Amino acid sequence: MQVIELSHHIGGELVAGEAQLAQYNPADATDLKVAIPVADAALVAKAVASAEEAFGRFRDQGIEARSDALARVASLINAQSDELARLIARETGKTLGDAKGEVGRAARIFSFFAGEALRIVGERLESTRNGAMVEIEYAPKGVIGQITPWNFPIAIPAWKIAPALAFGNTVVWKPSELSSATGAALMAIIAKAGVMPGAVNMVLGAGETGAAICSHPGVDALSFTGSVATGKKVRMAAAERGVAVQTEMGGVNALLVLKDCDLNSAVETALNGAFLAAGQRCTATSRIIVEEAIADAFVERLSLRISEHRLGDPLDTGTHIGPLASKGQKELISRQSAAMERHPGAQLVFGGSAEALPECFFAPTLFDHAKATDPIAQEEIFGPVAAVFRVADYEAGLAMVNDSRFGLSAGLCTGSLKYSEHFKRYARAGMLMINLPTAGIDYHVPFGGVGASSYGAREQGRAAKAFYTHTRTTYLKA
Ligand code: UN1
Repeated sequence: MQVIELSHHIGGELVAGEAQLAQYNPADATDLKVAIPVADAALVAKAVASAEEAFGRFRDQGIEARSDALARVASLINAQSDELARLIARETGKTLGDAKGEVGRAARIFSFFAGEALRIVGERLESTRNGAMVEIEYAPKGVIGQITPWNFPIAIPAWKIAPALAFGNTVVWKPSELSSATGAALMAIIAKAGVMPGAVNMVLGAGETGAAICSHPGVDALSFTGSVATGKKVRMAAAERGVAVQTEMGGVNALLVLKDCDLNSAVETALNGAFLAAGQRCTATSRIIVEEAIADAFVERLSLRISEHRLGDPLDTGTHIGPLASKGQKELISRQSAAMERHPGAQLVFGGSAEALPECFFAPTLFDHAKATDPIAQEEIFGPVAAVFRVADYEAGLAMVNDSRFGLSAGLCTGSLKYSEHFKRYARAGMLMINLPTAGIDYHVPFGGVGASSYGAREQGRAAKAFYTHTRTTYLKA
């Protein structure tokens, strides 16, 4: 078994610590163990001090130096793409193909923000007082605390770290304890690319380390992606100290399939959204809402297509679906699926918790005839579990899409302009997908939801500027 011993990364130095947490290859625990030290509040304070100390100097390096550094990170990610993808597959169970795609996306995000660093456009207006001028500038906020999840172990850190640096901020970052080796690999690339030491500091650990970042008075803004429960704690900590916060959390995303759709492509859309990446995407489809007239044919075809998908070793290129990320996730998803299986009404058509699979594998699981009162209608299941809800028509389907406290991504499969226009207007979600899966988003446009899914300014694309800068208004008279 390979053992990777990790260290924190503060002010350009590796800081060792006693390993207190471990992550194993979820497809084969005998293959890889990642040994993780845990940063306590004192070590987090050192990381914040390093980021504070680097802040002014980093900003004053200027936009071209920042842009060049981000571009170098992008090329190094590309140069190491095979080895990064293998590490992601072994550490988190993501299939090699998905992992490669994610690594490429992370590189593109760094390239995108290398460009954005050169385009921090301000405004200059005449003052209402004759002879005076007003300038509006977008200045860095300072030290940004970032907490990232394991399901996109390099792309989500990329879409938080790259804009933070592009706009001149410095960072204290904690990757998930389930993807810390990937985090450390990205950190090594950031250092090798010559990003100023102290501009990005990585502390490892779990909830307490995250809490120490959130409550540290030197942190000027908090960006979090993860669970609903932790997101709330991050917001409370930010409110307590009065700093900016953005939290990206879950979804119980719905795909509404109308009878006028192209059935085969709607099935592929549902399959991709619900089961690829083992359903471990906050944008994954868990509610597939189908017009009754085509529901039998849809469920039959979807079941067939699921059966054609191979569950297996993420490193094997023939594998479509890998394991869940950890034993803990498997227990959670099994419990949630079992609750659905026991629930009167909904029928299990595929998979389920009774299938005893090795390691962290969980079978793709599909229910039919689910009702609005079933657990899966309201609670996020972060795994390959989805349910078909049958509805009489578009109106009933739209009402069901909107019957959720979440609102991240909502999809519609239809051939009708009338329904897609109506859906765009009335579906309650931050991201709408017409004839596309609810999951799988672009990096150059805003990302985020409404309701319990997201809080604060949007991430990604040009929208990232709103979170990573503050607006400064200067009055000038010669
Ligand atoms: C995607 O659907 O491509 O944690 C990205 C997540 C989201 C990212 C989804 N923040 O799953």
